[in-house]
Amino acid sequence: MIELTIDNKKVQVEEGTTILKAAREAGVEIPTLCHFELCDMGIENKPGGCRICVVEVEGRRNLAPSCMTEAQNGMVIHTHNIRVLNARTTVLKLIISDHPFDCLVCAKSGQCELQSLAIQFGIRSQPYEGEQSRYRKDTSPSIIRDVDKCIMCRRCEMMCNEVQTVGALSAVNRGFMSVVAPAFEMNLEDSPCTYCGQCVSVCPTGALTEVDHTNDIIRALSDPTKTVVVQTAPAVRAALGEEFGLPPGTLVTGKMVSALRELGFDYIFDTDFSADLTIMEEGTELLQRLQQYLAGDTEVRLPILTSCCPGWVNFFEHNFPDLLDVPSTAKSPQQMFGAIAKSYFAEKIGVNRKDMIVVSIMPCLAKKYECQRDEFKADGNPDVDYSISTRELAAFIKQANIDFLNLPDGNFDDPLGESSGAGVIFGNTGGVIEAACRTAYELYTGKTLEKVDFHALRGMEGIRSATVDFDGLQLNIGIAHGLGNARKLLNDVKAGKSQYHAIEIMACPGGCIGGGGQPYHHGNSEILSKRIAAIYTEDKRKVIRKSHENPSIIRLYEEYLGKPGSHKAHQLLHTEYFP
Ligand code: HC1
Ligand code: SF4
Repeated sequence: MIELTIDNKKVQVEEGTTILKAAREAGVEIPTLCHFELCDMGIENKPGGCRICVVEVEGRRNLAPSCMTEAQNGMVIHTHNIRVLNARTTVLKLIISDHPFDCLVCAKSGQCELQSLAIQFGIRSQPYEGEQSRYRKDTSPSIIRDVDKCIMCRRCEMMCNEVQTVGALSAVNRGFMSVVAPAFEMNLEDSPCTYCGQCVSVCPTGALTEVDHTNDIIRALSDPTKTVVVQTAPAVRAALGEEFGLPPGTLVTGKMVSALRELGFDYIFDTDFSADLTIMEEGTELLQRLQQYLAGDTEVRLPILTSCCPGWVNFFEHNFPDLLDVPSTAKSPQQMFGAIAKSYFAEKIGVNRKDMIVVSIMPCLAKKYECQRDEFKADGNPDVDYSISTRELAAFIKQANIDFLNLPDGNFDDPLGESSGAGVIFGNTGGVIEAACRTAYELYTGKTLEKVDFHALRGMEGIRSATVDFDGLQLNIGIAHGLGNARKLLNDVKAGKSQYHAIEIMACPGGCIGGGGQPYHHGNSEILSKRIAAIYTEDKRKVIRKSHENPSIIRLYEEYLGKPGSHKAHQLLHTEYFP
C-alpha cells in the first residue's frame, strides 16, 4: 500500500492505482468525460483525451490527467483548487465551442454529461468562436448517430471494439472533423453493427441515441380502430424505477402495469409469458438434439446456442455465417409474443391482425431492428409493430404526467400475461439456460425437479461453465455475456473443440438487465448487480417457477399449437438465419 494526500485527506491505496481511482476511494469525485469503467467486468476506457480530470500534483509543473497518472507514495494532490478549476473550465469551453447548441431539442437533454458539466461550471454563453464541424445524421433501424455531438471520448469505440469485438466504430479524420464513425464513414446500417446499443449506453452526449417510436405509439393509442397490445420484457421491471428516482434493484412490475393501463393500452401482457413459450420450443429442440447425439448421430449440431438475443443473432449472422444451423431455431420471446398475439389472441378476441398493434417495451435497442426483419412479418404486417426502450417508456410516462411513484400495483391481463419464474430470469445472464434446465430436466428424466435454483449457472464472470446432472446424463453448459466473450466460445465451436452441449449467449454485459435501452448506469456495476438481485427476487416470489407448468402455456398448446415442435409451432415460433 502507498499513502498520499488528496484535498487534505490522507488516503491509502494499492500501488498502481490511478489518482482518479484513489480520489474516488477517498470519496472525492473528479469529473471526467472520456473515462468510463465497469469495475467488476474489467472494462475501462482511459484514453486521457478529454483533460477534464486534470489535478495539481504538488512539485510538478504541469497539471496531470488523473485517469492516466499513477498515485505515488507521499503525493500531495489538489483536485479542485483555482488553477485546476480554471484549466477544467477552459477545456470545457473548448469542447463546447465545437458542439451544437440545440440542447432544447436534443434527445439526451437532461441526461447529457457535457450539459451537466456546463451547468456545474457555470458556462452561460458560447465561449469561443470554434469551427463547428458539420456531419449528416445517420439513422439506422435502432440507433441515431448525430455525429456533430461526438466529443471524441471514445467510450463507444471501447465498447464496440474491446468489449463486443464488433469493430463497427473507430476514430476518423483530424482536427475539428475528428469523430468516431464506421469505416469509410459508411452508415451504421451498412457496417457490421449488431445494434446491441452498448455504444449508446456509454455515450456521454447526444451523439448516439436510440430511434424513438413513442410518437408512433401515441398515434396508435389515439386511433379508435386499433387494438393496442403491449408486452414488457423481463429486465424492464428491474430498472424502470431508477428513472423515477427509486434505488437500483427496486421492482416496479405492478406500477409499470398500472402506468401502461393509464397510457391507454388495451391489453397489458408480459414477454415473460413468451419466454416460457421459448423454453417449451427451445427445450424440446435441445432434448431432440441430445437424443440424436446419444443415439450415436455424429452429424447432430451440438452445442445448441440460445437465440433470443437479437444483438447476438446479428453478430453470428455477420461473423459466423458457416454456423447458422447451430443456434436454436426458436424465435425470441419478443417475436413469439407478436406471432401469438396476432394469431391465437387476435382470433380469440375477433380482431383482424391489421387492426392490432403490438408494442414491446424492451431493455434493448436491437429489438427495434429485430421486429422490422422481413421474416417476422405476414404479408408485410409485422408481428411486433414498435419496440421502445425502458428509457423511452419512462419518458412517455413523464410526458403523460402520470404520478408513477404513487401508482397502485396493477396485474397483467390474461392469457398472455401469465408467467413463471423461469420466464422472469431470462433478463439476467445465465437465466435463459437456467430456465431451460428447469424444464428440460423434468422432460428428460420424467422426475420432479425439487431444487429449481441452479446457482452454478449464475454470476457475472464473462464466460462461465457448469455441469448439470440430468439423472446420470452430465450436461455441459456454457454461458457468455458480452459479444467478445461470445466470440471466444464460438471460435471453439467452429474449431470443433467445444465441450458444451448447450451455450447461452447474451450480447450485453450482464444480459438484458444491462441492455442498451436501460436507464444509464454510468459504469456503476453495483447497479447491474442490484437489478440482477431484483430479477431473482421476482422469480422466488412466483408460485410457478417452471415454464411447462404455466397454465396459460399449457392451454395455448391444448387449444392452438398442439405439441412443442409441432408443425404449427414451427410455422409460428421458429425462424431461420441469414448471412
Ligand atoms: Fe431480453 Fe428476451 S430476455 S432478449 O434479454 O429472451 O431485450 O429483458 O425481452 O425477446 O423474454 C431483452 C430482456 C427480452 C426476448 C425475453
Ligand atoms: Fe458497436 Fe453495438 Fe454500437 Fe453497433 S450498437 S456500433 S455493435 S457497440
